[in-house]
Amino acid sequence: MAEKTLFQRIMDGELPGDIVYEDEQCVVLRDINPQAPVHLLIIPRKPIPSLNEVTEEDAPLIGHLFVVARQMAEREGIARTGYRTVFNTGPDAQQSVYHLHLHLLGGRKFTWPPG
Ligand code: DGP
Repeated sequence: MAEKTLFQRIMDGELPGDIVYEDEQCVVLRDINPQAPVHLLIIPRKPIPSLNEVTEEDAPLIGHLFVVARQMAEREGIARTGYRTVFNTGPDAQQSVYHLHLHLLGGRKFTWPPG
């Protein structure tokens, strides 16, 4: 069997994690190294390594991650001021955990283009 990802181990309760929301399809954690006052990770239970492996079959799941991101933005009080949702994919984008996760960042002004 393939080795469990870090996020899989947190979801399975084998490692600690600040879980703020969960449902049948995903879990939401506070990032351990926050890059903004609000920095959440929306993680599908399905261990898809990255956006590169997403298929048409995953389309409803990916849509669900964004609906949850919107709900979390409202809950965290950043819906009106604004926020970013980011999938880092691969080495050039500095992806470090190969279990798909949507970053939700807010609570400060961001610059564009991103670094
Ligand atoms: P990325 O670089 O896009 O693969 O993002 C991985 C994120 O995961 C990064 O922002 C830091 C976060 N992270 C790494 N280890 C842990 C952990 O053990 N717990 C939590 N909550 N977040 C973690």
